[in-house]
Amino acid sequence: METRPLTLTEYITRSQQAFPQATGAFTLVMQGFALGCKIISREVNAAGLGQLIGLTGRRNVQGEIVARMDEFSNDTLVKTMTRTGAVCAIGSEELAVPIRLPASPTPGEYSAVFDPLDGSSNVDYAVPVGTIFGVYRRRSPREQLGGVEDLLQPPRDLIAAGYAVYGSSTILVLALHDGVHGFTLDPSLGEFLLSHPDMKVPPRGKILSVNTGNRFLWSDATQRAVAEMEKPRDGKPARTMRYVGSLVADAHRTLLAGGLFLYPADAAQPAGKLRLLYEAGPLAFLFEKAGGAATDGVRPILDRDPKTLHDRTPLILGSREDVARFAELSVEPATT
Ligand code: AFP
Repeated sequence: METRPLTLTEYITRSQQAFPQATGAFTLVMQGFALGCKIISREVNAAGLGQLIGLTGRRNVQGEIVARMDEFSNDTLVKTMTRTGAVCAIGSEELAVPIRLPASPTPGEYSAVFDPLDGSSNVDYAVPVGTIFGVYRRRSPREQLGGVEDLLQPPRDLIAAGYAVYGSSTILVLALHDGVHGFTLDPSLGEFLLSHPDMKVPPRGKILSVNTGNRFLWSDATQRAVAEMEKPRDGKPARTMRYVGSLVADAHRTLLAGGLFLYPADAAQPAGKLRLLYEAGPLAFLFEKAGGAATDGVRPILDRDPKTLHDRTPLILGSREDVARFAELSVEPATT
């Protein structure tokens, strides 16, 4: 009798068998992400020993200082995605413009978006960081180079999304056609093993995760809504606060424990801080698939239509009831 958990490769191969017309290209993309995340995990775990802590001295397209580990992680994922031969375009936090891949030798049927190392400013302090990614179906003609139209799609059209957290263990969480599943890296085997099948976000939770250092930059409505979520006036129990400062780690805890993660718009960042295409979008897809919710405060993140690769958005992510309650509380009063 088989007692060991399924490996990620076994899981994806079995899933592919549910689609007799499948070519195997999607499996290659998923395996590419898994390999890339394993390589990044290895380097993050040894970051203090090598040359990969600290900054490169460069700024990315968004003006942020690029950490050495950002550059390494981006190069790793670009290489693994390109080598699948199944991808026609790549968009990344670290790329000013997309990588467009040729139709030869094989036209890639998919496009890939990713934040290669989310929370990278935490690497130097051994705080958990991660990778976030999403996969779309190609839209451009197959005989051409892939293009930006393959990437700028609403998150609702994602066909898969996932993230890896490089923390006390390395876990890869995937939203696939049949639900959300978590795979923990067994370092002795070098394999991801199915550890969290069919993950569901609890309908409500006790934790609130937000950088309250920004409180004085928030609108009055946001300040009031956060205060009410922290300690409801109707006598419901007060919430407890947790904030890592790596979106992927805060999101992973929220997926497992329930509650609310917030990064609202503020006076310094009126469009929000987080990126729609490769941070909020894939996480929204994954949370909704797991029974949770994600909104920008006005509409579901899944319905947003990215106009550029690096669009930003406010993000309210978590348990369905908690997200709905915050959205209700934070509505700006109508001006007369
Ligand atoms: P870095 O990649 O520069 O560390 O930024 C991380 C991040 O984009 C996201 O992972 C966090 O949720 C968010 O920023 C934290 O931002 P604050 O430091 O403003 O709270």
